[in-house]
Amino acid sequence: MGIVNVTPDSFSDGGLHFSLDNAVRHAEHLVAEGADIIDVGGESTRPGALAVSVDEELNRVVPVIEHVTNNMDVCVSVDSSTPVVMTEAASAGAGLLNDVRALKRDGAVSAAARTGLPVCLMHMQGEPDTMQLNPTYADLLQEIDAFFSERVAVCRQHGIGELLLDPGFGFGKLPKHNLQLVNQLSTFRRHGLPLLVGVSRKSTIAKVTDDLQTGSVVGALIAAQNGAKVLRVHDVAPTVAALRVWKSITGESLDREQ
Ligand code: 7PM
Repeated sequence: MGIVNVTPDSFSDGGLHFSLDNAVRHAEHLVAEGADIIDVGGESTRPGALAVSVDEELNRVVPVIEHVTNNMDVCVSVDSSTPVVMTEAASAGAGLLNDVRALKRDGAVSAAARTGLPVCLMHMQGEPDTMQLNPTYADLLQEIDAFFSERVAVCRQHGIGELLLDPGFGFGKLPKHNLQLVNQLSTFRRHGLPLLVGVSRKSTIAKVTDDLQTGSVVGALIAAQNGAKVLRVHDVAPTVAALRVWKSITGESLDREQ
């Protein structure tokens, strides 16, 4: 899963059109590098980031989703917690809903269910603006696991048929928590659902090494070895290279259906 952010940068005056153009070109680049999924996000979840209005989020992501689904043979996911964005993204051709708030916003579960799309449920302690202030866990794995059980049950009750689970690397967690959840990722296999992990260029990787790209690729590879089926990454080409070498050594297939 390659990451495409549609967030106009306030220091360039190219405006929204410039950002949409850039996002589409970046998506094309990631597909050429071997991405199977393009994750399009229009609302920054970074700690301290300014909230984006629903209209602004729609204006950012819908044209990119439309363009990518109409012109490329790739699944598009939308990185959003906003019910109307999920609905409009589905109409625009998205194939996956990726919600860092695990459908906890009002109306999100029913909006997601109405789309009929698969949903990635991510664990986060707190909210983006405050989640890194004092992340505390009595038992990290148990708490994430219990969260998954609760959210999966809610989604099933609403008839959502296909789910992925993501332990939320970087979301309300200290570096030791992030490292532990990758090391012990296989715990979460007991839900019998595909696991998605995103370590790419996050501050925990930056704490361990100055080489963010190599660090991110190794983190992604270890997540894959521990059971992740989808890797959310900025650097698709080197991640694909790492996966190919791993698979060639172990003799397993890289087929996305397995
Ligand atoms: C701080 C924290 C800054 C996170 C930036 C981010 C994930 C995601 C993002 C993830 C899923 C980033 C992220 N991260 N969706 N959206 N899993 N499912 O690095 O780990 O882009 S935003």
